[in-house]
Amino acid sequence: MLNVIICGAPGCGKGTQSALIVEKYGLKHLSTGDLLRKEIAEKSELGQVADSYISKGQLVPDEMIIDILDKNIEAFGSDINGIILDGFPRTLAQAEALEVMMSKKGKKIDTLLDLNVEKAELIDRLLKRGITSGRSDDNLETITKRLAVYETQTTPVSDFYKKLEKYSSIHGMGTVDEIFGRIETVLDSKK
Ligand code: B4P
Repeated sequence: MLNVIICGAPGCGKGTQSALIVEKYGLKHLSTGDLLRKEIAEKSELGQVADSYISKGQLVPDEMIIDILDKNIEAFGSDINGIILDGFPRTLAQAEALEVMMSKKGKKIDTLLDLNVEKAELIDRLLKRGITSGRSDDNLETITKRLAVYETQTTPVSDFYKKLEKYSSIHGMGTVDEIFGRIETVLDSKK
């Protein structure tokens, strides 16, 4: 079993690379951003609360997202090749909760892939996506806020996995295929 976290600043290519990882390694994909956007589209109670945070570029509260993640991991069952967590954990509290959750399930995280991309490129990618995405958070004001939130709240997650010796830095500039090649090198060494 291969359990992987993919993280990095907004626009780093998490969703893009997750799709390629799922295709090659047969992992189950869990994107907390996708789960929240589905709830928003369905106008559920949870979706309405999530939207009030996402449209301001803020993270949704930890308790809410930890609970959703736990239920979704449970629903995969045990007969799987592994899981790729895309966009989770985003805070130190989420990382600590994940470690407890995984150990209760008799599972472990193998590595965190941290996609590193220059700030100007991140902004450029997200503004381009904003032209067609219809996402309430793909505009310059919200992108700036999301980048600041990433610096303060999500950077400690990398330090947490560095201490556990489960941290893999990935150079996230270049073509999608070039970046995937770097990820393959890391994941093939974990199999
Ligand atoms: P996410 O859905 O995780 O949004 P994201 O950071 O924008 O990443 P995404 O995966 O969509 O985009 P990608 O970098 O692949 O989260 C959205 C919001 O939900 C958060 O701000 C937060 O409010 C909330 N949320 C989610 N998880 C949470 C959690 N755990 N706790 C609390 N709140 C949470 O791609 C970006 C663009 O770049 C795409 O258009 C893509 O085509 C392009 N791109 C990718 N690779 C490229 C490359 N190599 N070259 C050029 N373009 C590239």
